[in-house]
Amino acid sequence: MAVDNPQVIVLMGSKSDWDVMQHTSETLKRFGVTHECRALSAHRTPAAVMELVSAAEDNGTEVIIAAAGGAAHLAGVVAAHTLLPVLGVPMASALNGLDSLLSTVQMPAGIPVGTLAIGKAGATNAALLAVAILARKQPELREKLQAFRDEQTQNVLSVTLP
Ligand code: RP5
Repeated sequence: MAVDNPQVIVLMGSKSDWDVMQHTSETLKRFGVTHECRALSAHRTPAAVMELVSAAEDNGTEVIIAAAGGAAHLAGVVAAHTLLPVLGVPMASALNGLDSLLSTVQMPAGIPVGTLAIGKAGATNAALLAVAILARKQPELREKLQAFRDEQTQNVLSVTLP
């Protein structure tokens, strides 16, 4: 979804993260949240990351989601350049994502990154958490979130096992 003033920016360290991070985009789409997905790296394109993130708040963005794997510094670097809430998603890696999780979650006091689970669950939940943040000021989004939760509950309750 390419829009001028996205409510959410979804960054990922590499195009190779898209298979997982498409679940973030799909979830945001489900709620009608405008967002922009970009592959930018804290290590390979640091200036472009800083430029995009520094302008995000003035452009109307309210939440930034940042996914990376391995030496996963992207979310931390993003958080260092903005006052917006930053949600980090650790990608699976050669070390099963444990390296990504630790390098995303272990931020020094003063620069928080709200870190989600490794992989698809984290990618989906980052979008849902972004929706929950936006829903504080958008009652219609809160209603959609309630409907999502109700449907999810019903789906679990309706399961029959052999
Ligand atoms: C990280 O390195 C990316 O976020 C990705 O998860 C990982 C591998 O990137 P590629 O080598 O596939 O571009 O920066």
